[in-house]
Amino acid sequence: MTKRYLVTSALPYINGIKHLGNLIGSILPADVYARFLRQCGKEVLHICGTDEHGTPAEIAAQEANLPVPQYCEEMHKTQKEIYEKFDISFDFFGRTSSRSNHILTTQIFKELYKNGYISEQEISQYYSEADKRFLPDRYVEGTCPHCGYQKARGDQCDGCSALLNPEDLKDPYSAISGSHDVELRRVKHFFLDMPKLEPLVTKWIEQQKEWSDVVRGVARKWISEGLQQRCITRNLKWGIKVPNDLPALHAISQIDPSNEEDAEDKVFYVWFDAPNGYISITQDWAINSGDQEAWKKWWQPDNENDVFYVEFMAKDNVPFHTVFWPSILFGLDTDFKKVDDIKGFHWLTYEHGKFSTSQQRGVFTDTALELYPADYWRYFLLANCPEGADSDFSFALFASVVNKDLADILGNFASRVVALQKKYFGLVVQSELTDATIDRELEAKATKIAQNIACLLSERKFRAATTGLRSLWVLGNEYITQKSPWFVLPEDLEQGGVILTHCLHLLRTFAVANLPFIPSTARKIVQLLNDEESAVSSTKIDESVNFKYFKKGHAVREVGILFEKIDEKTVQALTARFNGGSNT
Ligand code: B3M
Ligand code: ZN
Repeated sequence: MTKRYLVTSALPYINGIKHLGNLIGSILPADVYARFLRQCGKEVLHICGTDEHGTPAEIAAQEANLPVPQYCEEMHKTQKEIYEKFDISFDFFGRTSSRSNHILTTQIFKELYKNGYISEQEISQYYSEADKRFLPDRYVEGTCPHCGYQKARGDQCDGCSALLNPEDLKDPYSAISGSHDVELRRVKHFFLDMPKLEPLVTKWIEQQKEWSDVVRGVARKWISEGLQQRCITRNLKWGIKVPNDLPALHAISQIDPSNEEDAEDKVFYVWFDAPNGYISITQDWAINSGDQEAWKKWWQPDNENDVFYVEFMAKDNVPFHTVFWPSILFGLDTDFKKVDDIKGFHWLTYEHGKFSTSQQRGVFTDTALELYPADYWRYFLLANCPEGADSDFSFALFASVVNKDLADILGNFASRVVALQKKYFGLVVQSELTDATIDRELEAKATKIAQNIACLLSERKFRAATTGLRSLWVLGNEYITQKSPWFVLPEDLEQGGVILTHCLHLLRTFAVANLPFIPSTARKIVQLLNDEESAVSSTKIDESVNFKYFKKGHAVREVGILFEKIDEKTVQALTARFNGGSNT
C-alpha cells in the first residue's frame, strides 16, 4: 500500500530568472499535484532547488560580472522568492552546490568506480586559443549536423533537441569569445559505462506501469539507438571536484595528476550531479527539519512500495530521468528509491515562437508577477498546460481566459452572491438547507464534477482537471441564472434565501476545488465565507459538496472583486512591450 508521495520538479538552472514556460513545464503542475495530495490527507514531500553547476552557471556569472559562488547564491535567493510569490508549496527548495550534494555525488561516483561502471578514456575536446581554455558543452557552439541550426551547443541542439558531442558540430566557435580559432585536443575523462548498465535499466523500464507511452517511447528510443559510454567529467573550475584518491580497483589507469591538463579543474558533468540533487536536497530538508535521518524514509524506505515517487519535467529532460540517472542508481550497492511515474511536458511557446532565456524573449516569472497576481498566471498556464502537445501564450489569449473564466464566471458569481446576500439579508445566512429544501439535482451534478476533478488530478491530468474546475464554476452560474433570485426576492424571502444558501455552498465547494490550482483565490473565498481555512484545506475535493455546512445566522463577508478584467488597450500595450510579434 502506498503510504507516502514523493514529488520532485526538475531543478531549474541557476543561469537566470525562469520564464512562464519553465514554470508550467514542471514546477506548477507538481505544486498542484502536491497540494491535491495534501488535501487528501496524504503524506507528501515536494522537493526542488536550483541546478547550479555546469557551463550555464559559469557563463551567467561571467555576464553578471560576479564570482560564480556569489552569482549562484544571489540567483538562488531570487528564484526561491519568485516561487514563493507564485504560491509554490515546496517542502524544500535547495541547491545542488550544497555540501550534501558534494558528499553524495562523490560517494556515488566512488561506488560506481568500485563496481566497475566507470572507465577512463581519452577524448577530443575543443581548446580555444583566444580563451586559453577547453570548451566543454555550451562553451562551444556551431551548426547542428542534424537540423542545421546554427547556434547548436556542444551538448545539445536547441533546434531539434538532439544530444550532441562537441566534435559533431560543424563550423565550431567559442561561445565565450566568439573566436573560431578552436582546435580539437586529446584529453582524458571519466565515462559512465552505460552499455554495461543497459540490461538492468532496460528490464526496469519495461516493468514500469505508470509511465505514459510518450515517456516510455523516449526511453526505448535512446536504448534502441544503443547506449554509449557517456563522459561524466568536464574541464571546469566550478562544480563538484572529481576525487583524486581513487584506489586502482580495476584495470584502468587513473587520471594522471602530474599531467596539468588532466588534473586541473576537473569536475563532474552537470547532469551527473544534478539528479543526485533530488536526494541531497531531501537530506538538506531533513537537516533543516531537525531530524537528520528523515530523508531515508523517502529514498530508502523499508519497502519500495511505501513511497510513490513522481518526477515532473519538460520533455527535453526525459532521457536523463528515464535512462541516464536510473543507470547511475542501478550501478550502486546503496539502494535508492527509483521513480514510479515521470510526467513530461511539451513546450509553451510565446506568440508562436520560442520563449528564450538567452534572447530574453517572452514573459519571465519576475515580470509576470509585476503585471498580475499569481493566480491569473497559475490558472491560465494550467488551463493551457502543454500536456499532450505544445501550447501557446499570447497576451490576447491570456486576457480572454482571465476575462471569461476568472472574471466573468468565477469572480462574477462570487460578487453576485455576496451582493444579493447583503442586499436582502445583511450578509447573514437566512435559510439553512434541510432535506426538504436541498436541490438534489444540483448536488448530484456538483458532486459528479468534483469527483471528476479529483480523479483527473490523481491521474496527473492537469489540463483536463482545470477544464473540470471551470465546469464547476459554470454550474454555479447556470444555477443562479436559472433560479434568478433577483426575481424571487424580496417577495419570497424563504425561497430567495434557499437559493442564495445553495450559492454559498457552491462557493465553498469552489474554494475546496480551487485550492490546488489557485490557492490565493481559494483563501479569499474562505474569507468571504467566513470559514476556517483549515476546514477547506483538509476537505477532499470529491467530498466537497456538502449542502448542510452553513447554519442559519452565519455571517459572510465582502472581500471585494476577485479578478480585474484586462482590456483591449492593455493587451495591445503588453503585446508591444514584450515584442510579441517578432520571432527573432
Ligand atoms: N536544470 C534542465 C532544466 O532546467 C535541468 C534540469 C535538471 S533536473 C535534475 O530544464
Ligand atoms: Zn539540431
